[in-house]
Amino acid sequence: MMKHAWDSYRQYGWGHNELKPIAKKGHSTNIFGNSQMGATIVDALDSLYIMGLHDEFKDGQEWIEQNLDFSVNAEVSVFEVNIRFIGGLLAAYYLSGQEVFKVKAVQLAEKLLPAFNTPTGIPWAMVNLKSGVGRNWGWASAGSSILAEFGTLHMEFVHLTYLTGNPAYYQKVMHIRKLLAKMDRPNGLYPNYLNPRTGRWGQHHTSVGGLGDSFYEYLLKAWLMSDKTDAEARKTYDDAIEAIERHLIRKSNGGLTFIGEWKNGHLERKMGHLTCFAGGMFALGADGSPGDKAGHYLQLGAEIAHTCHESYDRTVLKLGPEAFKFDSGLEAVAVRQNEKYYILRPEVIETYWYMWRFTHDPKYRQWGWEAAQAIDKYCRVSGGFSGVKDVYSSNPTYDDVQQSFFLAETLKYLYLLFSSDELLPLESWVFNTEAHPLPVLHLGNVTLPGSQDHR
Ligand code: DMJ
Repeated sequence: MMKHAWDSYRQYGWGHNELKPIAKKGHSTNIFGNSQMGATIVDALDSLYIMGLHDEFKDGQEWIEQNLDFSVNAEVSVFEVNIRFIGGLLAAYYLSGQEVFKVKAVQLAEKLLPAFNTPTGIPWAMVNLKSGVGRNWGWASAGSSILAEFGTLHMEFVHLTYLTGNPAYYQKVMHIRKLLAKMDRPNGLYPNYLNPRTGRWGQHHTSVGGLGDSFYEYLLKAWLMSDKTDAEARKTYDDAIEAIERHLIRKSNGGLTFIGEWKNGHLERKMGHLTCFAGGMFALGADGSPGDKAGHYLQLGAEIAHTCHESYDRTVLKLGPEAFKFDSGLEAVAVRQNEKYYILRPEVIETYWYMWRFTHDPKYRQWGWEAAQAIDKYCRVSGGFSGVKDVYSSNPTYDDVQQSFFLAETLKYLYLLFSSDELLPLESWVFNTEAHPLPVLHLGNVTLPGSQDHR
């Protein structure tokens, strides 16, 4: 599947950000601005390396050496560019040892720094790589920045300071952490929106899916990547998860555990495909949780994995919808037409993989295999892999996009699910939110430059 996805992109979309596998041409979205930055190449590199596809890896490396240039007049998403490009380049560097990836990651990071020039130091969502001018998404509540965006920079930025000795990256992310720590949280929950001019929360909407998700993930992973020395990050994670469990996690009448969304004092009994990553997160965070609750969190991870598997199993294609409800007799099924699509997302398979690593229960490989077969049957076309618009229709139409995260995440997690635990052991590697593995930093007594002074 990786060969088909890569070869198709190589043939029809080379150098473009993504591929349109039906039209057989390049594709891009506003997260990459109007650039042609080869997002699929950068995002796929470490997967190619891990899978032993070394000729393809070399091809990608050559393109990067010769063509990847960040002095372009393009307004890009700071979050997306960080997790896909900086994360992808750093992982390629750590795995292969090739300097070019480190050099490119640092060049790009320099271009993102102007996004932090706001009255509060909370970065803009978007930045123009040439002019350095930043702004926020027009749709975000009251000009706000998004929790999952400004809260998903820590791993990559700490590695950048570690590799370059430049304190700026570390200081930027630690400043965000300090600022959040000082703020009141309604019911202990973090709203998804924060205004970077005023430092005030926007709409009180809390989610473990889109807009919130990887903020929580990076609190846990900040602790893991520090060789479990960053106690502040662990405590912040534990407190956040406790509030989430109290206010957002419920059991349906049919006995399925789900994570809903909090909107202005009301629990919406709806879960997104994106939220399904949390099963893996709970399992990953079980060891080290306070009050000897490791067993509880592993169990919670297993329950979320089960619910998300049900969301796949209750469809015609055996692929999960974008969002599903637990309301009025409905359980784990999408209701609205615009929630029935599957765009090659990884989160459910990601959770299967973490659960497999922690339990070795063969059902997780079984479920992963079901998903792989369904993707191969319904999403494979002659020009690559496409998302589908309705997982409840036996005759689905294609969305004609091969997302870069399909190669970075979905296929990587599947590959790891059927590999030995010796391949990228979780004691030594921490995966960023785009599935790019970065090594645990054993800093011992070494102090990162700038760690005494956060701004
Ligand atoms: C990926 O880019 C990352 O996993 C991100 O954290 C959330 N969404 C997509 C995949 O669905």
